[in-house]
Amino acid sequence: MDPNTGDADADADRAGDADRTGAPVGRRLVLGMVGLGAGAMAAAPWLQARLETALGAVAENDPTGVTGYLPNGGGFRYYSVTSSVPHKDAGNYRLTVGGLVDRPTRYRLDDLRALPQARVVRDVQCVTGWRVRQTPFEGVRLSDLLDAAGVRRQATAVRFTCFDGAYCESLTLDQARRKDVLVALRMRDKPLGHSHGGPVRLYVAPMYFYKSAKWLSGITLTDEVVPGYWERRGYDVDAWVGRSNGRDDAPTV
Ligand SMILES: Nc1nc2c(c(=O)[nH]1)N[C@H]1C(S)=C(S)[C@@H](COP(=O)(O)O)O[C@H]1N2
Ligand SMILES: [Mo]
Repeated sequence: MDPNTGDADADADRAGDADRTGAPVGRRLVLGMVGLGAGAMAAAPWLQARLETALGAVAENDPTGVTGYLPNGGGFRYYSVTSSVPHKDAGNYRLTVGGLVDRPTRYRLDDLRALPQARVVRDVQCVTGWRVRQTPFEGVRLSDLLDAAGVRRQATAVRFTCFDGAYCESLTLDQARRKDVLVALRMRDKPLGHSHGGPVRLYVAPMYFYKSAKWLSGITLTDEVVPGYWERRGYDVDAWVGRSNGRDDAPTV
């Protein structure tokens, strides 16, 4: 299946949501992002139409486009599979590392900031085609957190969960130990903002951006790969840029 043409599950999700609410998630979010509430949206169909005309090309052929209509600054697109996501900061953010480990651990934002920080500068590449070149990410190497937790012998994979309550991702343990996989706190030399998955997101530099789970809240060592949100809907679990999802071009990084 070509992930760019969409798939039945994603379409069904969209249709289901539209049935319940009378408006697809994307439309509600477009208006939410420009600061209009649900009430104002009904009163401003002309604005909705103009926004959708301006942004519609992006949504076309985009199975992750449930909410992928929105520019997110600097060439990024805003993605969320949920219509709202709680805001977290140094006061209430927590990241748990658990599962098949000797020392389950819970980090606050300041704990993560106090650990050695690594910097990775590569092209961000969404599987749907958009790219942001040479984007600096900084944060804690995932491998450091795994070592601190003491990965047990039976563990072969890592599962990532998010405080949006819906998205999840996965890596094999070997992939997770790569030096270019970060628990990212900063992007483009600034703290990671909410719309980009802040305060903490996963950043898997060598893979398509759907691997880079936003609003990261849980890291669980498992004895098998549990396919992530979009992987259950047709994307490749091994998401190497240029060598997955029907692409065989040379890696862009
Ligand atoms: N929690 C969560 N993480 C996510 C997604 C999502 O919908 N929810 N979308 C993924 C996809 S498909 C992409 S392209 C990037 C988009 O990141 P951005 O919103 O910072 O541009 O986030 C990835 N991580
Ligand atoms: Mo994406």
